[in-house]
Amino acid sequence: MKSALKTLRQLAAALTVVALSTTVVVPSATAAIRNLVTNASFEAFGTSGPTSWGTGTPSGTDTYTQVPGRDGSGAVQIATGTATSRGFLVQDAAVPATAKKLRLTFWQKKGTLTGTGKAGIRVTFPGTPSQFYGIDAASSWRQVTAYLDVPTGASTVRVEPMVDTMQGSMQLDDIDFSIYDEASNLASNGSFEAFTGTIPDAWGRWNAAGTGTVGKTDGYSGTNALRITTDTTSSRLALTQDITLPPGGGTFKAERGPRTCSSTRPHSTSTTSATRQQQRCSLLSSSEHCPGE
Ligand SMILES: [Ca+2]
Repeated sequence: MKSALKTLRQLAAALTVVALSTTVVVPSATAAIRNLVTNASFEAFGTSGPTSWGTGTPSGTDTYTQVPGRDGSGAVQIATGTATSRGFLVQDAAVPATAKKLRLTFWQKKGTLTGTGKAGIRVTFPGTPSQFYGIDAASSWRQVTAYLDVPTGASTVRVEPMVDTMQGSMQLDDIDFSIYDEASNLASNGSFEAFTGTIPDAWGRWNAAGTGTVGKTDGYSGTNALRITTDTTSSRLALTQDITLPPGGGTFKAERGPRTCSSTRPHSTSTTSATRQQQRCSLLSSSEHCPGE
């Protein structure tokens, strides 16, 4: 089975060949890093509710019990006794100083609740208005997803699963509250600005077949861009970089600069067509073209 690292390495190599027809190669990452919430899947319970969570009942009566989760393990059920009851779990999660955006997902089952209030999760950064997320009534598990900007200077965020002024029961499972920062770039020197030798700094040269050269040219943004030139129709030349993936997994996206060489060239993102780019190609201006086409 391919490792994630190997896959990403191959992806980086493929992209650098695509750089024949683009100005910038920037494998970047959209990474969901570690979950900021503790006991987020409600597998651990004490006598009065899930561990690592506080409870609050501003009015009426509430219970916080462990029920079967959507995958057969634990979930939490918040049940209220009257339509004016208000029951909360609460946890203050630390927000890393580098976080700019967070992604919240959780699973919710909300069946027979009645009343005019809300049931779901309330999120509050200190000193800012609360934000509420939840589904309408649904008797089966549904996933809720939200993206939240981190206010400047915020170091904590309050997470409150709640049934607020409704009667009945709600179940929650698998909260994932993680950093989601599209600006996170896992590649080093992905914009090729550092170019002190014959190839860009932090990159390796991989010349699988034929001959070719690596150089720099004017960048789409910044000063430099990468240019790879091959001399024969069977040449294969790329730059490579091993990238360390953050723990906890996530979804990763490779991106590259938008300027292309010709609308008729096979600018596919697949490895096969990318490595079969054959023509000698120069990055010119907006009227750029590929000699030989
Ligand atoms: Ca669970």
